[in-house]
Amino acid sequence: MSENLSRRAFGRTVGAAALSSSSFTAATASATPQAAANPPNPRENFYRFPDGFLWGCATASYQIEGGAKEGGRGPSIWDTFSHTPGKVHNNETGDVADDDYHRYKEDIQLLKSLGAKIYRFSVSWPRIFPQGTGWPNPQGIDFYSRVVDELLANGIEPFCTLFHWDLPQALQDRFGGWQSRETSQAFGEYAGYVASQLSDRVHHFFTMNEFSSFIDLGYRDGKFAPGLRLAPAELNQARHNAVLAHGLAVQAIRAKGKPGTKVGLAENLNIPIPVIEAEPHIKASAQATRVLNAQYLTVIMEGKYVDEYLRQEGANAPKYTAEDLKIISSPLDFVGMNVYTPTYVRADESPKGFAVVPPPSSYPHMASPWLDIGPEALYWAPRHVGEIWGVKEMYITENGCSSADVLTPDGHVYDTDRVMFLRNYLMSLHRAVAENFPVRGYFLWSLMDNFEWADGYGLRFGLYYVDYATQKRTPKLSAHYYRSVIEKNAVL
Ligand code: GBH
Repeated sequence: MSENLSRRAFGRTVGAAALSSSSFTAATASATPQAAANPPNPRENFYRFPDGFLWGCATASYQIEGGAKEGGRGPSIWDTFSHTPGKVHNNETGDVADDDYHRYKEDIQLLKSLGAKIYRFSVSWPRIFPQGTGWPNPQGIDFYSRVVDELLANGIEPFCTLFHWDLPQALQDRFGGWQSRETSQAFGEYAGYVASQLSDRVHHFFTMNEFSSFIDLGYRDGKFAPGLRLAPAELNQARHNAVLAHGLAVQAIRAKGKPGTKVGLAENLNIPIPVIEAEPHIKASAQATRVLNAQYLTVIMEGKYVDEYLRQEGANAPKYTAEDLKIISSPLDFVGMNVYTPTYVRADESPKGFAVVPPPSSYPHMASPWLDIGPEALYWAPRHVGEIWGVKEMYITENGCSSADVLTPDGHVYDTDRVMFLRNYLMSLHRAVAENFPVRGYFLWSLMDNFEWADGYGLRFGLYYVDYATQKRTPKLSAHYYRSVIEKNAVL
């Protein structure tokens, strides 16, 4: 009775967003005590994760915060890009986004009502250093400090990403952004400063999110900020400067963070999947993993650009020193992997030993045209990274999908396709964990609908539906699904 009352009171506090106020709860609630009393039920046990497996959600600063001109924040390249007509769907911007800058407490309650144990958020560099370098803005770090305290007060462990693409515009203007090592140096200083301020409470830091997204799409294809189309030599140098920045940040975090602070990265590595799970395709897919990730993850893990990459780029290969390679390959405590799409690979007779198999036009995808469905990616990413580089601690730092969500008049979103997507990917993750690949946690992308970069607000990735006119959050079917996964620590 009193539990019901408190549930209802909670429901009022966060409105329709509270999962516990919903009709879905009844079924879950009545099933739970029975499951606890009879743990060996093979049906519920089959896809069970190990005790202590960490479930959570991920977001990124520019995609959710808004408050673009508040708290002394300087402009980022995404402010400039999104305010440039024609760059983003409907010319939408992150000026307001989910208004999480003001609503972070409410949003942390959304996490809590899912039962999330971990949360991956990113720090906006231009909130901390509005000019990219120089004196830190005290209001900037204070915001994240309050977010961290609020998470901890709710029993959720914060995982902090230092760069999720919102580069200070000042660094673009002064140095050409990642085209210059000055930006790499500045990133190291910024990372060390944030670690010095938050590592008393944040024990895991990610340096960069997805090198290829901010470099290849931003500096080669012009699709993401800063919207450049560089020639191959300049592009490869920008790639090099970005991995160098990662290495400098690893060192700075170790120097300035509390002892025991763990450092890694969140990379959307290219994930080769053997077309058939048999030798020699498996071998080919492992070789493909090293070669297709040459510019980023491979050089970070191996301290060396693979010959195939250097040979292929020839005179356009990046210029670097032996010292650079040492910095870039500074040892990590863990590797984070953003897992979305598969790359099917087969063995062949070429010197490389593998061939990428392009998807047929009928290959199924989610609402984002690029989001080909390949659940096995969530098995092969940990397997390749574990087997090739001997990584001892891994996280799935992103996984999730866009759906054509529709809010019904009575306030539901029946995103059965997202539930299908998650169930299948999680079964593959379960296989990786069952084979003892050391994946410690999973962050679902994303907690709530948000600014989807060049797609603006047109594509929705959230577990919570956001009505951008009212900022009301509504749990989708997938939120109820994920809550039950977390509660059972199993995929069903
Ligand atoms: C992640 O990128 C990001 O980390 C996250 O911020 C984002 O919201 C989420 O996934 C969902 O997209 O337009 O055809 O050139 C995932 C990797 C790389 C996929 C860029 C989309 C653009 C394809 N993304 N890619 S296209």
